[in-house]
Amino acid sequence: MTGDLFDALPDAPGEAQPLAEGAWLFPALARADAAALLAAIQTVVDAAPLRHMVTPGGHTMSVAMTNCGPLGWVSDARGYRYAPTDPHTGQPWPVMPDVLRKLSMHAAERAGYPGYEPDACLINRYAPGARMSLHQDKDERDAAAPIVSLSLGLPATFLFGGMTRADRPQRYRLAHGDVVVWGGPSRFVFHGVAPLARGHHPEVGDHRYNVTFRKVT
Ligand code: MD3
Ligand code: FE
Repeated sequence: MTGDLFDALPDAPGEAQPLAEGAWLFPALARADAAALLAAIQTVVDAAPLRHMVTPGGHTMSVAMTNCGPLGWVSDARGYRYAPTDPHTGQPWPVMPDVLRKLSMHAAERAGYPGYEPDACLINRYAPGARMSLHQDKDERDAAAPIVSLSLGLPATFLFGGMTRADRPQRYRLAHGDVVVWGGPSRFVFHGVAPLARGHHPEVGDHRYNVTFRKVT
């Protein structure tokens, strides 16, 4: 059905695994819905193209990004912020597709956060070599709400550190269909993604997508 490499991975979702206090990994939770999730991502990308944002420090990010939902994460010379419109098109971000929003609500509920209603959804696309350096996500005003992340396509090494940048990060593999809910004390840890190894995923191609759902306001 799929390529040799990926036949070795479980097709059915496994047990939830605790990664840290408040953080739960749901292996392959989204794998059965991957085709619908990828189609939804493509509708967003068609309306709000992926782009390489510039950091306030003047570096162009290696990860290509877009957003859907009421608010979108943007970075430029003025800083990081959530904005209701896409600076590229001047239009509101595309509506968050139901299949994406419902997946995030389901995963949050299973992790012990019922009633999750994300108002921002950031779509990251990694090409081989793309990475994300250690950072904290702290531009969201609602610190009680978790961040939910969905990984699709090529696997990545996720770096999960501590409360300071100096804490040596643990490494986790995030694969196609994996969903992680980061809440409680895990919400503000430093984290990042190691440079993506090249490869080919039978459903997604030569990229990794990561979709994060956030409750900003
Ligand atoms: C842990 N994205 O978009 S997703 C990001 O794979 C981001 O693209 C990574 O970090 C990616 O900000 C990691 C998992 C993730 C997202 C947010 C977190 C883990 C987190 C916030 C707090 C703690
Ligand atoms: Fe992050």
